[in-house]
Amino acid sequence: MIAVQQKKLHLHLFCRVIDNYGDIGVCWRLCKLLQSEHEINVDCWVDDLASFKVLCPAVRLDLRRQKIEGVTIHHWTENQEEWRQNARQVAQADVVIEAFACNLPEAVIMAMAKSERPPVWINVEYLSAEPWVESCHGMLSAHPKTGLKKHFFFPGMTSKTGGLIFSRNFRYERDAFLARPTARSEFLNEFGISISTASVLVSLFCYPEAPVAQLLEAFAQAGDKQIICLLPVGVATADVENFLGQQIEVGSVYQRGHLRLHVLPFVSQTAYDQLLWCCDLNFVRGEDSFVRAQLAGKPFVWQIYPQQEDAHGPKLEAFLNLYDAPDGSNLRAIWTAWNLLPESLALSAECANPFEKILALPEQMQTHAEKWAESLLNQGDFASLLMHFIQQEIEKNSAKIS
Ligand code: TRH
Repeated sequence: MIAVQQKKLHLHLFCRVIDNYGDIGVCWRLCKLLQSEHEINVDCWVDDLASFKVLCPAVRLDLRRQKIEGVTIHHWTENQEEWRQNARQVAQADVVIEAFACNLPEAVIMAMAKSERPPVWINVEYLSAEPWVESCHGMLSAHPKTGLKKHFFFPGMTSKTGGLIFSRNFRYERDAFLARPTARSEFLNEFGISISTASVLVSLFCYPEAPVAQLLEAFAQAGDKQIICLLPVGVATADVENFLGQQIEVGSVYQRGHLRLHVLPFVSQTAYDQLLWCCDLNFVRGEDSFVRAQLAGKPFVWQIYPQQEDAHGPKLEAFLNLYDAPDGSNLRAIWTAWNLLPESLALSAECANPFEKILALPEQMQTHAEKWAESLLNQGDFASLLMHFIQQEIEKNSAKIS
């Protein structure tokens, strides 16, 4: 019998980095998985290589094109002459992904419209727990000028969405790490951190708006526990320095009352996962660290990306409704206070100083966090669900042509 060799699919992904590295954080994870687990040839176009380099130090700022971990990375510039040359090559791909509605270059859309077999065009959307996401997942829209088909593909936390990004062996790696008695101390030792069993280990990744001083004060005053807080460099620096009354630097340790604060370097995405697995409680933000904290199966506090006029409030609320924390955990009061949402005033009647209650979360939320992670992992991973959707579209398009 002659084995039929399937042609490797070719995919181009476009990502604009607004003012942060979060969007490329999500896209880089996705590109690596599509390349390594689905055997796709992946070309990733990024407009801001410097932000990308924060996450992936191998990135070179002087190259227009480079290959890292099997993914071809291009510097996406506004040079229209270059686009006239590159557009045809992109239009010949099997799939084009536009991340977070970043708008493809006009020349690419025009080249796709001229192609006999245009690529499957997907817009990968931001993560949201709002109920409307389920009905918009997979939805089709026609490009107004060309009539080209574009599908919206949503990550999510329910079975009617595209799931979350994680590798096939994620569960195995996490569980093996958590089961190895020395894994935590070995990981922490690399940063010069030693802990006793009585201490509570907390990671703190947030936006500058978060009420960090209030939180650190609550940690410093914590009754009988020692709180070890791990702060990535560059996070909430002004607030932390004000609180400590001194400048902070990477690798240094600061003590105030029951609080011991370590300033960590920015670690790789793989090490950041391990950091989350080590901690009893994780403060996370935006999209990607929020997802990693959920998958870690550890209690967490989420600071959503702040938007004008508190537009992020309903999004936070939608997640809280889905997450359904056990009664008596004060999670809602703590999260709304951490996000400075107006509802926190109403909730303050129930929970006078939410930050004083934070240290109860590791115990109250651990079982729930494990179950939540399990349910997410059972829903299937984003890259696999996306590839299934793409294959179906390719088959439909081929059937139309033949
Ligand atoms: O950087 P962020 O604020 O990203 C956000 C969101 O993506 C949001 O949706 C978008 O609109 C906004 O940017 C502009 O936070 P996020 O999403 O958690 O991304 C941070 C990335 O950094 C994530 O991939 C985890 C990673 N990380 C490390 O790799 N090492 C570290 O030491 C730390 C602290 C983070």
